[in-house]
Amino acid sequence: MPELEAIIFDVDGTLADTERDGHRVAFNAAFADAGLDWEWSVPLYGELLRVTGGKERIQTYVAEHRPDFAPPQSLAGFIRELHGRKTEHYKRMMQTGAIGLRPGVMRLLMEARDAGVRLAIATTTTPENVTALLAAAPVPGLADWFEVIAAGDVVPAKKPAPDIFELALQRLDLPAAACVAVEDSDNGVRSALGAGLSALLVTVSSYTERQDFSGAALVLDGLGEPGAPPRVLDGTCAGAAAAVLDANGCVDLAVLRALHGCVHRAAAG
Ligand code: XBP
Ligand code: MG
Repeated sequence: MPELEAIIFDVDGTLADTERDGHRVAFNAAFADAGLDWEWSVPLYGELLRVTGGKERIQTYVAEHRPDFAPPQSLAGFIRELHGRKTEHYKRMMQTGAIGLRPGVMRLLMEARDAGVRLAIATTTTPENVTALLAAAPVPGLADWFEVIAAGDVVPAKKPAPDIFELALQRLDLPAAACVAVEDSDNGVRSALGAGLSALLVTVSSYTERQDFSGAALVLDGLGEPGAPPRVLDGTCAGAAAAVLDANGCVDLAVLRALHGCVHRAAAG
């Protein structure tokens, strides 16, 4: 039976609920800077989130909603510059502490670190966005707690492709069976499962609660905090993990170990 040695976290939607009030607002600010009359409303952004990666998302928006747009240079170059502006806006917003970590995240990170469980990140977002978010957290130097930060364009294909989780595993030098992954979206679930990370916890976020998380070991509405337990929504190991969750009241390391054990006992038949 493999030991739980590392936890690999997604960022957007998982460590923090950044999409609606963070990324979306930063995209709109960049559009305004460029003199474009593009405005991504909350529902439109929800639709566009099926495309991972900001540059890819802008490209899809242009193709579907602005087919007659004539960029002043190559479309790829224009999108790259526009996206650069978006990243600057996003980082500034994070620096002001606009969006904090989700409830339970800091508690779980501290417990894992104290127990010697290694921490990693696998995300589609631009690396600078991750460091800006973590730099604004209440614990100084939080980014350094993560031994591996696999982010953005470093892989050929973004989620739902498995590449970014595979890269995180490679950098950790661990097999998937030694890890638990934490995600919030259907694209993230497909990516993690594709990399063999079957011990997969989903904490749904504001945009993802109605998505399909088939194959995830446990689906919750959050990590919860003592006195404020999360709601169990689904999962192949929901029964096994829910007993520990009921006893401990929120997602802690014992819940992750129960989930990891359940998945690997089932795999061993
Ligand atoms: C995050 C994303 C990213 C962000 C924007 O997905 O899809 O595209 O929305 O980041 P995940 P950039 O949570 O699955 O990693 O604009 O920096 O690409
Ligand atoms: Mg996410």
